[in-house]
Amino acid sequence: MTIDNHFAYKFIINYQLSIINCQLSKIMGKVALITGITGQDGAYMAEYLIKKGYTVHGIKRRASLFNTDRIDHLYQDPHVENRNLILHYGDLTDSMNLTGIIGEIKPDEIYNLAAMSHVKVSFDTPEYTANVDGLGTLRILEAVRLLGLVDKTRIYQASTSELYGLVQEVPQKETTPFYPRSPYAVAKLYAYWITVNYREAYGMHASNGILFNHESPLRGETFVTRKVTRAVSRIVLGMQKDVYMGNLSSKRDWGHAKDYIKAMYLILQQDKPDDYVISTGITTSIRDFIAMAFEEIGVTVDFTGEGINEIGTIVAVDKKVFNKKLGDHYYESFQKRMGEVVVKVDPQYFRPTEVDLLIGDSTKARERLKWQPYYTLPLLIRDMMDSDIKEMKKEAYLKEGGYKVLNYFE
Ligand code: NAP
Ligand code: G4F
Repeated sequence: MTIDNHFAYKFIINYQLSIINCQLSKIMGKVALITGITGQDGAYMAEYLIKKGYTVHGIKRRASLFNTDRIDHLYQDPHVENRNLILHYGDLTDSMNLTGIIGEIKPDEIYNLAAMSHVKVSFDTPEYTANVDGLGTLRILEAVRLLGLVDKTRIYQASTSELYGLVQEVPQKETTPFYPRSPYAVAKLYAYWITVNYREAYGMHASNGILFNHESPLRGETFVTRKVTRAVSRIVLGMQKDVYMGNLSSKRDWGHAKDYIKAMYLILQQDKPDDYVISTGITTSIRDFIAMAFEEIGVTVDFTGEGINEIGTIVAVDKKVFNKKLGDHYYESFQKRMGEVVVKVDPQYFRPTEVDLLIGDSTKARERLKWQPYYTLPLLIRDMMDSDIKEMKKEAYLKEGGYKVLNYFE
């Protein structure tokens, strides 16, 4: 065989192999790794990718109690063959663990969603937050590089509108300068730039989604929206007297997590990696969110006073709406509460430095990714309220039946 023939032969074999590989991956489906699979976004993402035919691997932390509530409906017995959801114990602070998992499963896509994601808590645990949210991202990027997976594995980094902090421009878009205002945001700033750096230095398909606040019935109970929808549900069912809140005047651009995980997916399907703002473009104060949550069940709450003296008082109840949402069983006792204060302010929820206003401009994502949110704020609130009323009604039945029920305050 001449040298020319040898190279032509090799070329044809390689070409045929690449076609077989391509067809195989189409038949077998793609493999994704989700860090933070037990969290709000991780749970929705896992469900979405499984429906698309992916085999999904997730990293969960060891905990002393079960911590897989949000994905239990997707869970499969480890003894079943050809599972499409496989969980691995791990932690973003453990490089060896991450490198081992990535090397074993060689994912086509990594969604790095794990984080210590609570802004207020990051002031209490700044070092840990930097380790997980900042260095955790580096560990994943470096594992992909060292394992020689740069051409195979695409990486999504969960960046955040918190990067804009003390906003330098309204609305905020991809070119708006960052000004982080918490240890969480500063850690995420490192993660943002190390993702850009690995993309530029090593040609990785690594992208940032700069996501504005997104909520859902799966939202953690200590974030403001879920705290509100849980508390409002308990108050109208007669299980809680009032709720203490922090800064009522800050404004957020809220969307639904179900819409936002679709944007994450689209970002990784692009030929070229890039960074995108994902937002609805509508901003609402915490005060208005609370009023809208009460309004969803026909209750009007009026806010008066200022700062730590601000209060929210029940001023009207629409019987028809209330009964439709809750059943007439609860109306009689609730309407006796007319004129009562149900929202108060406790400065313990204030942050040392606050982000006052977030409002995003997601034109780039809408044009290039053809992404568009389905949920409006009223629809999001309805989804969350319906879910929490259902949940709290179970508790109310238990309480009426003489069983002890707990409330969790934080
Ligand atoms: P979340 O509900 O708080 O979920 C965070 C996930 O990270 C959980 O699965 C958690 O595990 C896991 N985790 C925490 N520390 C870890 C560690 N050391 N090692 C491994 N896993 C760890 O957050 P989310 O709302 O789904 O947000 C997903 C990502 O998007 C986060 O990175 C967040 O910072 C970012 N983000 C969120 C929003 C938003 O509005 N939701 C907006 C912008 C960016 P446990 O279940 O064991 O706690
Ligand atoms: O619900 P939050 O705690 O969310 P925050 O701080 O905006 O952060 C969330 O969104 C970010 C995206 O912008 C993510 F990166 C981050 O991981 C997280 O998901 O607070 C929202 C606002 C704040 O201004 C806060 O001061 O609500 C105000 N607030 C008022 N009362 C309260 C409360 N926040 C909480 N958590 N609890 C309160 O009682």
